[in-house]
Amino acid sequence: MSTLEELYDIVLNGKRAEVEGLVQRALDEGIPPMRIVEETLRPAMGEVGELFSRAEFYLPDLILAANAMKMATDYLRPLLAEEPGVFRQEVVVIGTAEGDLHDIGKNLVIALLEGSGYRVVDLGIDVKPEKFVQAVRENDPAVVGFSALVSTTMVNIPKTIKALEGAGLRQGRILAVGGAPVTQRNADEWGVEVYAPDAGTAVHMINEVLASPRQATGGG
Ligand code: B1M
Repeated sequence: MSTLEELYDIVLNGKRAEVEGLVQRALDEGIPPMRIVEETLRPAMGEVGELFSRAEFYLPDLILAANAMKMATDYLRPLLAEEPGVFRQEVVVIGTAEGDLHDIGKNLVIALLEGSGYRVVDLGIDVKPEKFVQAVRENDPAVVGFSALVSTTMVNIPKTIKALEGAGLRQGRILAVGGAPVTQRNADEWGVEVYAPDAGTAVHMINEVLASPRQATGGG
C-alpha cells in the first residue's frame, strides 16, 4: 500500500494518532501538499459522505473522520500558505454561509489565498448576512467569498448578496463561491463572478479576475 493509500484509509476511519506521521511521510516522498489534499484527503471525505448518506457511517464516524481530516489539513496549511506570493493590496472577506458549520474546505481556500499574498478576513462558520455586511463595511475588500456545504442552507448566500446590495456595498467587488453543492449555474443565478470547484481553482480565478480590467460588478 502506498503512503497516500494508507493516509486515505486512516482519514476515512478517523484514526487521528497516525495522521501527522503519514502526512509527513508523504511530504518526505516529495508529494506536493495540494496533491495530498486534492487526490487523497478530499476523496476520503467524499467516501465518508457517501457512507454517511447510505447509513453505513453514523454521526460519530463523520466526526472522527472530520477530526482526522482537520488534523491533516492543519498540518499542511502552513506549507500551503508558504509560497512567497506577491504582496497584494487586496483584502478578501470570507465565511461559511449562515446555518452551515463546515469549514475544512474554506480553510484550505484561505491558506492558498494567504499563500498568494492576500490579506484574508475569516468570518468563520454560520455567518449571518449582517456579519458579512459589517465586515465588508469595515474592511472594504476587493473580494467577498462564500463557502457552502449544505444544500438547504446555501440559499443564505443570495440572501447575503441582497443584504450587501441593500447596504450599497456590493458594487465594485468580486464575489466568489464554492463548496460541494454549489454549481456554476448557482453562481450565474446569484450574479457571482467566480465559481470554483476547488481551492486551487478559486485562487487562480480570483487572481485572473482581479488582473483583468475592472468590469462593472453587481447591483447596489
Ligand atoms: Co457534514 N455533510 N454534516 N459534517 N459533511 C456533508 C456536506 C454531506 C454532503 C454528507 C452526506 O450526507 N453525503 C451532507 C450534506 C447533504 C446536503 O446538503 N445535500 C452533510 C450533512 C447532512 C451534515 C449534518 C446535517 C449531519 C448531521 O448532523 N446529521 C451536519 C450539518 C451541520 C451544519 O452544517 N449545520 C454535518 C456535520 C459535519 C461535521 C461537523 C461532522 C463535519 C464538518 C467538520 C468541519 O468542517 N469542521 C462534516 C463533514 C466532514 C462532511 C463531509 C463528509 C466532508 C466535508 C469536507 O470537509 N470535505 C461532507 C461530504 C462531502 O463533502 N462529500 C459532508 C473536504 C473538503 C476539502 O472539501 O469542503 O468540498 P470541500 O471544499 C473544497 C471545495 O468544495 C472548494 O475548495 C475546497 C478544497 O478544494 N471550496 C471552495 C469550498 N469552499 C469554497 C469557497 C470558494 C471556492 C471553493 O470560494 C469562496
